Amino acid sequence: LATPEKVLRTQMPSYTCQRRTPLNHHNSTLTDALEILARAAFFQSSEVRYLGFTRAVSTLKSLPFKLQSAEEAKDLPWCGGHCKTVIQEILEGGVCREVETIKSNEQYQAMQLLTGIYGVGVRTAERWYQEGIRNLNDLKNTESKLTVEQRTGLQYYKDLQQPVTREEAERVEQLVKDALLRFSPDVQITMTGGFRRGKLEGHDVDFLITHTNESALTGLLENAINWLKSKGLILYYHMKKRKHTSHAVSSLMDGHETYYTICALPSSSSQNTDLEVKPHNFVAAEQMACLKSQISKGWRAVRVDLVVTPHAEYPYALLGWTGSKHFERELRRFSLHEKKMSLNSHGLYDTEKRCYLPAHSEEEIFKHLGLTYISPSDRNA
Ligand code: TTP
Ligand code: MN
Ligand code: MN
Ligand code: MN
Repeated sequence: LATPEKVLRTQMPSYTCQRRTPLNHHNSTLTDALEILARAAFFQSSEVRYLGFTRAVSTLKSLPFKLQSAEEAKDLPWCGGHCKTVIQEILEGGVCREVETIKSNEQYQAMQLLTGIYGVGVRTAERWYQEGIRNLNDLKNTESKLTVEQRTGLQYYKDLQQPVTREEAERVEQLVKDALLRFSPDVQITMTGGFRRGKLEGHDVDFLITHTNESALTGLLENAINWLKSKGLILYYHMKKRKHTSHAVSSLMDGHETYYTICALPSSSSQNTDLEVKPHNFVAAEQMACLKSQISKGWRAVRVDLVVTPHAEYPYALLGWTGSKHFERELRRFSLHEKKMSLNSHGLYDTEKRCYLPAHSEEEIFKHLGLTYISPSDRNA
């Protein structure tokens, strides 16, 4: 007899973009463990294993109930083989030995710490590890080898490690809006990334900027950044001009930019009193020290990504910058393999009909792809 759970298990579609992945789900013990295996594979630059574990994680996040046995896992996409063994160990004994071994592994711990620095990727962290670098102090003694970005990452390490709350993200939004509206009153600014998916905190705040009149976008972000800089609100930034792609829906805007910044977010007035009134809350000692230092200096560093997009590409940019990263990866894989269409954050190209498919909304893009619309809060793959 097929229970409703069994039906759901056996009918779960294989691509992440074909199903809903809410923020809160029922299998975090399993996904926490598999995410560690995925990260370890990522640190070893083992793309295939990384993707395998990541797909299993995303399947379990979509499952609308708690998995009871490894036997049930065999019906689920991407949960066989190695993943099934891990699932079985955890469901039967509470822990997986392989995961525990990785967690206590010196190289894994160092890679975790070093790749946590802004501007440091796996390859750099790996090289540093081989050179004997294990912690931030080791790094400070070799400062000459660091790029400007990495030095900045190290300088604001504590602040950037501290998650950005939604309240802080909203205050960043206010700053960004103030700066942009000064130069263009009709500019549209949308918070994207994890916060658009309903996350309560994030590692940064992402914004997408557009205007119905494309020429109004020229130099706009640069002007806004310079204004913020003059107010001491920008600690660091680097800009990436968009490379020329054959994918341009809009011919005018080949140079639209992305600014990766670190902002100095002024403390809110309520923040002071909060700590004064309840100094004995459950914040860990170190985090408390970090908060206190921010209050005494009057600001905290926050990573902010700003992307400009021409209006015609806005739905594609919105879809592309809302994430999650795995959801995006799966959307592109689905487009190419199942629909022979090439998707990116500028447009959708039908390789058989040899044409671009314009869209006025995210819903329309899903329609082009023959997919049921998935709302941002269900893209937490
Ligand atoms: P992130 O800001 O890296 O991730 P996030 O917002 O989902 O999570 P967090 O709360 O930790 O910040 O990226 C957001 C989306 O932007 C992601 O789906 C991929 C997209 N993106 C690009 O398209 N190009 C880029 O260069 C980067 C960094 C992100
Ligand atoms: Mn983000
Ligand atoms: Mn980002
Ligand atoms: Mn574009």
